[in-house]
Amino acid sequence: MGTPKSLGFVAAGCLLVLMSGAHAQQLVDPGFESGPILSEIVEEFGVWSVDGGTAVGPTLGITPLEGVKMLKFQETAPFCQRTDPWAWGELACIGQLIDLAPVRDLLDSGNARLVVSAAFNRIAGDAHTDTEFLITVRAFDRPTLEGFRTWCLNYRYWDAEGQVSLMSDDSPETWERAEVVLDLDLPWQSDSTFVYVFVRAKENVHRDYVYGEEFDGHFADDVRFEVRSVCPADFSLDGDVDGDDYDLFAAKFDEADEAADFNSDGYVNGNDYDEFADHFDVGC
Ligand SMILES: [Ca+2]
Ligand SMILES: [Ca+2]
Ligand SMILES: [Ca+2]
Ligand SMILES: [Ca+2]
Repeated sequence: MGTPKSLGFVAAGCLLVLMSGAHAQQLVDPGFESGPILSEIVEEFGVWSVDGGTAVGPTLGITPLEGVKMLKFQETAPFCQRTDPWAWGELACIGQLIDLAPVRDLLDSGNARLVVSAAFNRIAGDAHTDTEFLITVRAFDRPTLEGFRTWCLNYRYWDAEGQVSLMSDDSPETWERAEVVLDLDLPWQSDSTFVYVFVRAKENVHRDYVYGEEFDGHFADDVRFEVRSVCPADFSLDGDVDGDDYDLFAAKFDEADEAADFNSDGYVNGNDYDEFADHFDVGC
């Protein structure tokens, strides 16, 4: 306990990082299509929870970005305060715990990079309508989730944190994406065992005090969580670049598998091969 925390590199914007090696999508129900959104803190991977919310279809002139449902933020209490003492009554938090065991080798190499993004939207509203959304990702080094829920101090000590704030526009037509990039490259960060990914809405304009009526129409959808290697040619995600990466890429390329779309332009062709080869020559 008492491990230091640090703020990772944070970036916001609408562009996705173009070049990457293989990656793992480990969020469950990233588009709020099927699972529950609980109003409690759970000691379980893959469940949206904390302050609760509702999965809704098109409403208030806003259409889900992905699938047929989206998250509607509900209220700012009571649980977010336990993750952030200063958040009392101000932030609505919906979070999911993600196990990092599948990428242990990559973490141990010190070359792991987390890329987290989500799309947000809201109604136009009026002078009292809040405008701010956030994405927060925190990495913890606890061996298991046991006790994580009941011993609330555990939430306040993390090995690494990345956060970005998005000030939304007032057009219900547009979804805006915010993205956080967090490298787990310091020795104590390499010990991380799981991460907590939060999407949040903030009462940054006007504080309402009636729970359930704090947000006029604030939504999130299509949350993305990827573990990448900081080395683009590390196709096997083990933290270094060697013949295994080349063989894996070549096999996917021969199959025209979308995993070989190295430059993420939607096609698998010679450009992908050339760009992979360039990064392979550079190494890690
Ligand atoms: Ca959706
Ligand atoms: Ca908008
Ligand atoms: Ca590799
Ligand atoms: Ca391509």
